[in-house]
Amino acid sequence: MAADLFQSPDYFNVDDLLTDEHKLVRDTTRAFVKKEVSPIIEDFAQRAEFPKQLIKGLGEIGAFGPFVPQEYGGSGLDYISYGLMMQELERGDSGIRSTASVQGSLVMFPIFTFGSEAQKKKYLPKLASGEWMGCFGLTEPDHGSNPNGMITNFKDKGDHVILNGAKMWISNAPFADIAVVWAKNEQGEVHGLIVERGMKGFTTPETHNKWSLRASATGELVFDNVKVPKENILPGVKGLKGPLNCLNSARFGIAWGVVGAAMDCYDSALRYSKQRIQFGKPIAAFQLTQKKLAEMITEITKAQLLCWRLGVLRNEHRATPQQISMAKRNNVNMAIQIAREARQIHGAMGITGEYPIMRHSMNLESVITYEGTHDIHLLITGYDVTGISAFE
Ligand code: TGC
Ligand code: FAD
Repeated sequence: MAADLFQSPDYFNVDDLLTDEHKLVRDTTRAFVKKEVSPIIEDFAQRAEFPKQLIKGLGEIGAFGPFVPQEYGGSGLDYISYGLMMQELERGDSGIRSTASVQGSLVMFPIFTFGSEAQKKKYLPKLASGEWMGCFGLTEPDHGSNPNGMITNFKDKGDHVILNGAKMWISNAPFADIAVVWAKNEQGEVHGLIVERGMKGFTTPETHNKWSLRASATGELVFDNVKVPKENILPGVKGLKGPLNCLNSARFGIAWGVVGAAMDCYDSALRYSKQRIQFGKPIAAFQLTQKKLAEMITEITKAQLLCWRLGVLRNEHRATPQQISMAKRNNVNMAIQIAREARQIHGAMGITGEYPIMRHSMNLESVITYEGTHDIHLLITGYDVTGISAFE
């Protein structure tokens, strides 16, 4: 990939809404991405490999669970800081943001929110530093949008339980040290279990041949009579609201993250359009190109403001799951459209690895599906405004 010349657009001076701490967190993450991610990411994506060497640095800049208090190894930052970090990481690549989202929102968040004191002390500091990596198992081969139908289950055997079943499409699975797994007990209630690599009968085969999120490792979680100590069950929640609460945190991060991918596409298209000469003029001089660029920056600005307001609400514990759904859906769709338009502006060069466009575009096809599909989030909004569930 060509040198990273990214300059962040800020058409409505959103920076004025940020504190000095927010800007420091954002700028630190941005510098990390420029130095560590941009130079290598195209190569790793082309080879469909997760750049494991980034884990230590991600831990050092506090990208894993920044909202977790310092006593458990986190940074005790607010949700706007978390959002800005996700924005900057996804500016680099959705796969890198995915790794951080899963670790923070889907592994550390449930342990912090629903875990025992012993579980928090055992796992959180090592997860915050990146010494241990985690993954989150909710989706099954036959239960994606409808996780309540899950068949992964555990049976009580005194001081331990026996876990059986399989999870699919799990980010970080191939290298994770632990998995937060959602499974039903004999009464059909959903519980969270911390399954550790090395437990007999637990395997994590990698999923190959992805055209999207190629720099993120995806795999299955297979449980064949796995003996899990009862002390590994999260005591603080039962029912589907457990995993769905974690998704609120991760979907919030995605709503911010994809703004970064969209900014990168816009920034690259703007620069390219001023340099590329056709018919004796830069293509930026043509009205059709200007329409594309003007619409892109308008949509990015709207998405930034939506994120900022959502961040304020989440900091005040007032953001509803439905507001988070709306922001995730709107912003991912916005980013996909911008990636497509940016691809057009780059002409043939847009399909190459010289520019980040095609990689972002393909990545966003996963982002629009995971953490609740585009249509599921629409139905969540539909339910909220009508009071009638389309799922029943
Ligand atoms: P429903 O009957 O509506 O709700 C069951 C219980 O959960 C509560 N609830 C929530 N609680 C917290 N946050 C939310 N967002 C919640 N939504 C619902 C609800 O109040 C109820 O509580 P209670 O106390 O009455 O039991 O559930 P449903 O079965 O009708 O399903 C609703 C639906 C379809 C919206 C939900 O299942 C859904 O969101 N499906 C999408 C599945 C999904 O998003 N999967 C994501 C898997 S993880 C992933 O993709 C990681 S990608 C990682 C990366 O790489 O970044
Ligand atoms: P399905 O649920 O089969 O949906 C197929 C289509 O049907 C979609 O368009 C959907 O919108 C539509 N549909 C379904 N139900 C309805 C309805 N009621 N009304 C209208 N339309 C409907 N999961 C995890 O648990 N952990 C992870 O770490 C994780 N990482 C992922 C990483 C990647 C790269 C990908 C691609 C997925 C990941 N997932 C993960 C899984 C992801 O959450 C699911 O793919 C997603 O929830 C959708 O499930 P599905 O693929 O089974 O699609």
